[in-house]
Amino acid sequence: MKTAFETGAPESEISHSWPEFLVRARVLIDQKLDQLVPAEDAEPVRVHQAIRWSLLGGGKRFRPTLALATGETLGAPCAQLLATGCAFEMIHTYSLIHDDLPSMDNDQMRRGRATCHVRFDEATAILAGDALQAMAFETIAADDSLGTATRVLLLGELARAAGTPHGMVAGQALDLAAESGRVTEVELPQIHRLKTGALIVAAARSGAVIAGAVASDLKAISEYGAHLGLLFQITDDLLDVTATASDLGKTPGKDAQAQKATYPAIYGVEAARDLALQVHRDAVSALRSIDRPTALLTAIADFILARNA
Ligand code: GRG
Repeated sequence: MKTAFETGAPESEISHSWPEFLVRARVLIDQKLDQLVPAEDAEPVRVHQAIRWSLLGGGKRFRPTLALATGETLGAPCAQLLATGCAFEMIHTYSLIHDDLPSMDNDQMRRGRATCHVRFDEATAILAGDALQAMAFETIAADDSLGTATRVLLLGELARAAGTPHGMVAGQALDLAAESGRVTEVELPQIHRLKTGALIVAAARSGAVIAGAVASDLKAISEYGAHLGLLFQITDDLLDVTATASDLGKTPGKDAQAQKATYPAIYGVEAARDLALQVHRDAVSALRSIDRPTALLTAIADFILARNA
């Protein structure tokens, strides 16, 4: 039987319990991703195998879960949120594949398994990333559960957040350039706002766009998303110092090794933890003006603050 979440039943029938939401969101996202990408035996087989290796092999599914949570909070049915959420996961996975390449971070392990270029080869990994990026836009463009105007808005949100000068590509370029020099306390949040934050903000906003949110709610969700993106980055930096490879599914200590500017490197671990607590409070405060239950969104902020992977 379909859950209320799947069928888009009235909000009163939908549990806003976070653990339950997290589990069912994960199942629905994984099923939808599996449907959206070509089968392993479809030509060109090697690229499709590489896509499935990287996309379906783990990961927290944070960005699609966030899109589902903001959408559900503001009254959108799950059936209208899933494809867009998956598009964000496709862009995110493409960025991880490309970030792991020898020309960028040169990583061997991701999501608890060999990185795409190690398992396949560099050319295949580049193509898999390129294809995932195109597939993300195709997924939204083809989502007939949404009106044309909504699709155009979502495509704009995703393109702006993924590209340059306002999105992830710009942030990655600034981050790579900064590796050879000192990054100031002013530059660090700007880099992360673009590299990590932009996609997280856009995922949060997209759920709200699908729900047809009023301008004040969209603004609140944007502010919440911006704080959440920063919180995500600070905890990511802290985990690089404190977590193990088996917790993370990737190699820890890489930031220090590359002498990267991170929150613990600039402020120290204790001050970075305090900053995370402050940013968490800011994220929760941003939700105050929304005249609906926002427990799910508070729970996401709690989850990011306490995460160990
Ligand atoms: C190649 C254009 C381009 C951009 C790369 C993703 C990225 C930008 C860099 C990865 C480096 C990094 C560790 C960034 C910090 C935040 C981040 C994106 C962490 C990984 O995301 P998670 O924790 O990963 O959501 P999972 O595997 O759980 O999906």
